[in-house]
Amino acid sequence: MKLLVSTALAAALPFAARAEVTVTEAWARASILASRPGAAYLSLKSDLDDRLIGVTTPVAREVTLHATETHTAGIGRMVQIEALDLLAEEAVTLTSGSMYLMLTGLSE
Ligand SMILES: [Cu+2]
Repeated sequence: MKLLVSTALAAALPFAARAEVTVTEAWARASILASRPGAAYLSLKSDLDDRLIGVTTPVAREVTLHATETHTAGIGRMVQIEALDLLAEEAVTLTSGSMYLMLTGLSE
C-alpha cells in the first residue's frame, strides 16, 4: 500500500490495494524554512491486514517514515522505517516522540 497525503494532510487516497485505510488526526509541524525538513503526524487504521510501504504528498519531494529511538542517555536518534505493518482494525498513531513522516524538499 502506498499512501498519498494531501496538501492539507487530511485525506489519503488512492489505495490501489484492496484494503480500506482511514487516516485521522493528520497534522504537520510548521517548518521554519522550506529548505528544512518538516514532520507530519497521523493516525492510520486499515480494515484488513496491510503494510504501509510508501507515502507521497504534493507538498514534499520525498516522504520517509522515521522513528525516534531514545537511548539511556536520553539522546534521541532517528531511524528510518521501510515498512509499517497495519493490523486489521488496529489504529497506528504516529505521534511526536515516537514515529513521524519526515517531509523533505518542501514546496510550500
Ligand atoms: Cu527524521
